[in-house]
Amino acid sequence: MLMEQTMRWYGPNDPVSLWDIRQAGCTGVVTALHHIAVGNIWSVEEINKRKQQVEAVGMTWTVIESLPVHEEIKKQNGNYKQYIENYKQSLRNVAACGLKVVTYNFMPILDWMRTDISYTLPDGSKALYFEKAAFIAFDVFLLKRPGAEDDYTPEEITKAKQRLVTMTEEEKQTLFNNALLGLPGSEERFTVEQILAALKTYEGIDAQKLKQHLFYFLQQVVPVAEEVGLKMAIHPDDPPYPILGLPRIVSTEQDATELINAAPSPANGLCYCTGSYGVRPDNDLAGMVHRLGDHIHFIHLRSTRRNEEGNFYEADHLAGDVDMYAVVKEIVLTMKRRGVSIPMRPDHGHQMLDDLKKKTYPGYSAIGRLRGLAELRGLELGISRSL
Ligand code: DNO
Repeated sequence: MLMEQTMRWYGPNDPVSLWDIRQAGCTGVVTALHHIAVGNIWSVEEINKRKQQVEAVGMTWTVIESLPVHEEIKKQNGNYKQYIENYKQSLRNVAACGLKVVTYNFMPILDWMRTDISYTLPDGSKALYFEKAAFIAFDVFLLKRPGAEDDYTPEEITKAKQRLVTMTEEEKQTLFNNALLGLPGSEERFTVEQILAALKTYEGIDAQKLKQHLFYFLQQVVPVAEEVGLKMAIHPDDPPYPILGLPRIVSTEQDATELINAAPSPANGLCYCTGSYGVRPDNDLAGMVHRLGDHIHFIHLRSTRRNEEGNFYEADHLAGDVDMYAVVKEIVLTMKRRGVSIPMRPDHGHQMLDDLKKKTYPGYSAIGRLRGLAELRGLELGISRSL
């Protein structure tokens, strides 16, 4: 039994077509209704429309990524109770349309964050990059977030200052644009005023409180997911530590275990993203699959290469710091034990070859992901045949 191979598709506006995805060897598609505002109910009609688009190309809509969680649920203010009810209704609707896995995350305000979305590697391809000194320079000197200096050591601030003076005005603008990129699948960015105002709304919400809010949300929605036969899969924080003073609470094995235990159910599970968890050297990636395998409902395979400064770039899928052989081996063993095929997608890919001339969603060009998928597919087949 092999993992079900999928790729993310951002919908009809995605420059990578469904046919491209099929030709990459995928049988499944991972997509979301990005045009529905966060918090609103996904209607059966809209879900079916998307489903039919995918099926018309001979694939299935395997995983929803993401059914986003409204900020008021994360903060437990305003209309959060109504938004939880809406979420439950969306779950019922997606289940009624035959979908099985729902990915979401609980990162406050922002989703993934990089300082550079076109970092040139020695072979000329481009990758996503997180550079700590640039990020701190952005936070402390460009965004001027109140209290930002207190989050860093004096050495880090000195390095950030040194980094700032090397930046041209254009580079500063690019850094702003990259760091304030809106939710995946949207072209929108936060303005400085918007992000500072949004950050202020998290005052008083520390990691412990945010965890309570996540657990409450799970206790509300997981029983509904279980009842309608859905699996929930929470995506970890990326990067897996607090940023801009915001707590991040799905970064380690301990976090994952706690959230599973907060609402015990086969429906309460993980989107296991090796690229996100793998940025922390203290996460034992293969061991996590071994121990948490029963709760993994969706897999993102990606590798990063970090250095001692805390910078990391997205490496080739079989290179970088993730021991992909060990991870995939554990996945193969887990699927065998559980008797299920878990859907996976190659997460991100380098912008390379013809894609260097095209505009695609950062990390989601076709050829780099095709390369990643092809390598991972071969790795898995080899492991599975040799066991
Ligand atoms: C990045 C993605 C994440 C992920 C969400 C899930 O490329 O892996 O944006 O889709 O965090 O909710």
